[in-house]
Amino acid sequence: MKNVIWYIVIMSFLISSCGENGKPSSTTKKDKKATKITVPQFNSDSAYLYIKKQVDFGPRVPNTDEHALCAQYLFDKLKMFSDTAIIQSFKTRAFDGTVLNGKNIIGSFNPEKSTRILLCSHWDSRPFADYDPDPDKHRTPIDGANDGGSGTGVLLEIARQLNLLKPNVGVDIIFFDTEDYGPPQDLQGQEDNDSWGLGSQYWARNPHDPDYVARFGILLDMVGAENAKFYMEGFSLMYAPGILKKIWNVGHRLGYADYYIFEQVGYINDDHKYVNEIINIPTIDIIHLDTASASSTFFEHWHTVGDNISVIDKGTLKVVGQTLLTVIYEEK
Ligand code: AHN
Ligand code: ZN
Repeated sequence: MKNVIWYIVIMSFLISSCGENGKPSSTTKKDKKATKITVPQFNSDSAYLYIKKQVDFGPRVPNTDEHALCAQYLFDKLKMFSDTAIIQSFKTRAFDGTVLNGKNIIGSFNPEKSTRILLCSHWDSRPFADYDPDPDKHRTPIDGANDGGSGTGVLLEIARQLNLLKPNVGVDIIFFDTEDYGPPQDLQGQEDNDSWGLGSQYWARNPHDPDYVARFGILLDMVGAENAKFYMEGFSLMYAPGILKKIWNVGHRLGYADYYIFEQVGYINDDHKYVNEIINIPTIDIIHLDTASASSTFFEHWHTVGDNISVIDKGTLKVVGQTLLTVIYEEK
């Protein structure tokens, strides 16, 4: 019995003095690369609420009260979470000559850092449900819960997290305005594609900081519908292939392989095109494209009155939000 007790005492001493690999820990070399990275947990309930808040104002169509009130809400939230927040007000001419009062809403984190990541979405909603199955609705403004609301809601939750735990790099969040005021389908053809993304075109020509540079940018567009598929969008693959693959790989590592598809689909004239071409920041678009859709390459309820809060799925918000947080906090 005594021998057994001594055996246990000696063995437990030996085991406790050994490192993970069985060698005594005193001889284990310090691994310089193994600095522990903490990635916060993205809260999809919070992101959902930020989408619902936007939608509850009513359609955020430029030059309306709903648009003005939502701008104030988004600015107040971003100001709460960021180190500095500004509204960049501008005027821009729509396809039909209407002068739109635009507001790009910008929040910066770690403003002293020279290595920066740009995160963006658009926050306005479309004045025309021109893809609605009911032709009587083709001039009805949409809620844009997914188209506009979702990316902005995800980025507000990211902003809340950035405030709780500082990342190593600087981050700028921009909610672009007047993205979705392109001509309705029955008038398209004579106008060029640059009638979309008016707010990002303005910002790219007049950045809030005249010397603004970022290592890369990520645009979110329609990131809230159930079973979203994020294909590799053409301009993203053309201008920022390395960033696109890095983000898709992070998504796969986190277990989201059903969402991030390693396959190129289309070229979308979205805000990232102007960020790439005018201010030369390599920027990708995480956008829900639907290869099976008959009417468009976009998600089912795109530019219909059906794009309301009922299409928002917290599971998809989590996929996109957690991928972004991982990319941000792993950046050195
Ligand atoms: C065009 O269809 C030319 N651009 C679509 C970009 C967009 C609209 N994203 C959301 N709504
Ligand atoms: Zn749209």
